Amino acid sequence: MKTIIEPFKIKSVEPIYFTSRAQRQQILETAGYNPFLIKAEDVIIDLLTDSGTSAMSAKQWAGIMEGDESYAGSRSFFRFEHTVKKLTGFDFIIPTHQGRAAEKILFSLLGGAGKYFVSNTFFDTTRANIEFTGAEAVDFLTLEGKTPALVAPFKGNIDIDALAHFIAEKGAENIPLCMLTVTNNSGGGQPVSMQNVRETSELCRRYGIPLFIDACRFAENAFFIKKREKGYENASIVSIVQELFSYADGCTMSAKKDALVNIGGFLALNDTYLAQQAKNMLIVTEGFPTYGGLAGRDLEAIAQGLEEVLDEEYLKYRIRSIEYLGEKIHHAGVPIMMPTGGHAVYLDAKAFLPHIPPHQFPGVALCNEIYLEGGVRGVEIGSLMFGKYDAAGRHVAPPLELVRLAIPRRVYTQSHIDYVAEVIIETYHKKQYIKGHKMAYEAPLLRHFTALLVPL
Ligand code: P71
Repeated sequence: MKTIIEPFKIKSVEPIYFTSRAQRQQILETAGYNPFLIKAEDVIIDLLTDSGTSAMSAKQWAGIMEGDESYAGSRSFFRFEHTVKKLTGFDFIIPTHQGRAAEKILFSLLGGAGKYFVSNTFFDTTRANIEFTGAEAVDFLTLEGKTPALVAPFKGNIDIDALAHFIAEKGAENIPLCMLTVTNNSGGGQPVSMQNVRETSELCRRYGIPLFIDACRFAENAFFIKKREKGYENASIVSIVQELFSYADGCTMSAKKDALVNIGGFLALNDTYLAQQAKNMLIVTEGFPTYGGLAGRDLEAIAQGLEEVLDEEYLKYRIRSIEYLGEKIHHAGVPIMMPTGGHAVYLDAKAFLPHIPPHQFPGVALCNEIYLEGGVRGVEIGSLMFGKYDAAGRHVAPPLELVRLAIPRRVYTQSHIDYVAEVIIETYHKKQYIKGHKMAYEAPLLRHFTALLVPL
């Protein structure tokens, strides 16, 4: 059969509340034109994020009941630890309440003024945790990764030559860690090839720089390797995952993505001394090392989710559901990041709204128009999330202005996605009437969460 169906049935449902265009106009105004500040109940299809929004399986809910809530030595921790070790091969597995808590611990221990952390692309929380220590976060995305319309199999790859130059220029002693984000969230959910991971690992080992994986979407990345990289056609997803981690010295993970849970994360690593320090910090900030910032039941659900996410039928449906939305709107002429990535369709706001300059936040303007049109909420990944000011107070734009439509795992059906496509295409037809925004309030760090804006 040609039709790829959702490989699950639905046993528990939640209502969607509908709003009129006039109501949404009012809601946007109240939210300061920042989609993060809209109440979820006022959203019809919520594509703000795929993080923590997964539908759990019956087995995960059963795990919630089975969770061992002992303070120390909980059985659920050992199941969690066993599962993570089997996948990653790392020696020390440290649970945290979500990804950024793992980042906070890792970068507090390794960071500081004068240090450089390098990556294909750091996600915003990771970058913030690095900059908070006084260190610098530097991205080395390949040129093809920065070209939205170009179709290439591994647009998440790090530029090895540029990285090698940077290491030679700054000195390995000033670079405490290299991180590969798989898939590359800020760059379109694009995968990183096994070859790129291997070569990065070789380069880092030559200089004694530890390589860590930001593993949020490791299973989606593995599926792309299987489908697109020579030599992996017949490999199992689990063997691809294990090989990928074997090139690294550790990872941070937000379990809210590919572990199919609503909360959780971990730090995993091989270095005994660093692990000891990390556990000491964990006790101060998160909790005892056999629960971190989580309940026993959460650890149980993560362990179960990490097994389910490796199912190839699931991954096939998952990647196809993103591609399906991408195809529909691309055929209608809507400019998107090509090819579609693992967890989201990214609209190219620069090409969609060429009349709005970066300092007027084309991505935010597009997000708000899409919400107005059909109650669909996306997120801007562009000048609001990553823009900076130079010494003269001028706006410095990031390379891409994107609107991400992230698809929660196992939550929406094909007709929901058809509706989203219709809303996007309708918005595209009205593009010339869309106006830029200006900032009314911004916080010093991670300003996109709380910024207030006004349309021009
Ligand atoms: C996403 C998120 C969650 C988010 C964060 C900030 C703004 C909007 C939404 C979180 C990630 C991620 C990567 C690659 C680390 C984290 C932090 N992503 N690395 O995409 O994508 O994990 O949220 O569990 O702390 O919507 P955490």
